[in-house]
Amino acid sequence: MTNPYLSSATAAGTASDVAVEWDRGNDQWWDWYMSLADSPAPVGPLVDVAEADPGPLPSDDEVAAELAVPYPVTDTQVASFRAESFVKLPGVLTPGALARLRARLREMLDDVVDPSVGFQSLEMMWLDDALVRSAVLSPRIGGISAALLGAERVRLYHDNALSKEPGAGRTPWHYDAHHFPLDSPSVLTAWIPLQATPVEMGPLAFARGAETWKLVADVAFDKHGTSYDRGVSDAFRRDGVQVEDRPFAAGEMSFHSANCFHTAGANRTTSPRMVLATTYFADGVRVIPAPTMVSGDWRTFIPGAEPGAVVASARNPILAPPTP
Ligand SMILES: O=C(O)CCC(=O)C(=O)O
Repeated sequence: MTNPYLSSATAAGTASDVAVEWDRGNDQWWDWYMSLADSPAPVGPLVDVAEADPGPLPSDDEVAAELAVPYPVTDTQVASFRAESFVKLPGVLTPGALARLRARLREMLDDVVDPSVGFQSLEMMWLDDALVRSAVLSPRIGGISAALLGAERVRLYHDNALSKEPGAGRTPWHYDAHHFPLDSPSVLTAWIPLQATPVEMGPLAFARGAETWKLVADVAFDKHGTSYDRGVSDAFRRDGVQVEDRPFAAGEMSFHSANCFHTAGANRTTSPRMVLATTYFADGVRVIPAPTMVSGDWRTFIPGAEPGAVVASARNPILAPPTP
């Protein structure tokens, strides 16, 4: 069956044929991509989660100051990121900064997103909003990203607000090297949940292992249905791949490499699972020779960078190092 979110150009060819470029917006890209998840029928009512009181909220300037301070990444955390392809770091943001960012992203999403959409998304917020910019370009998160990648300098690929609304289903298994048109493994995504994220809310979950992606390299992508997600799941179960799917405490965030397979459960709570996700790459990375429809509207994120070119547009600033 043809996937309803595809145009006639992107739907053409075999189910694994993704050679053409995406021809709709990034919000429609997410609608399509989420439709590829194999979601079991929900059991039971949505669960209420208690919202913690963050105390007096910091000003925008105070959030920016907090995010300019370095986070002490340990050698063990760097080694774990390289061995496992992801790492979860506690206490990167204070509850007050989370609450402010959550409120700002909510306003920005509510201004533009159809409230009936289950997985709401918005990119490039940093261009319009100073608070979001201070988080997306923060020396603290940039410093962690550079340490994990072993890069002298990192650049921004894009930001994402991702709100999985109450009752919305799973995020399919995938790895970002399939998505980003960046010709390097030195790419990672910081996934910043803007509230404590219990298992019932669908925290991001990771397949452990730097080479785990190779186990599923032969699973055929399916642009119309759920067989790719199911195939990856089955292969991981068969091969005994360990999956980290524990909750995130408030202020905890994860960093996953472009080769890390990840997924997320449905949101079975009555609160939106709100996330700021930001992707960075080592300075000097080039555009892959032939971006596909799986890269979404990538030209918005790296304007003017044609296949083969070094990515260094004004929308890909180098993150300033933290000041100790
Ligand atoms: O938030 C989600 O459910 C998916 C996010 C994701 O895949 C990513 O940020 O790489």
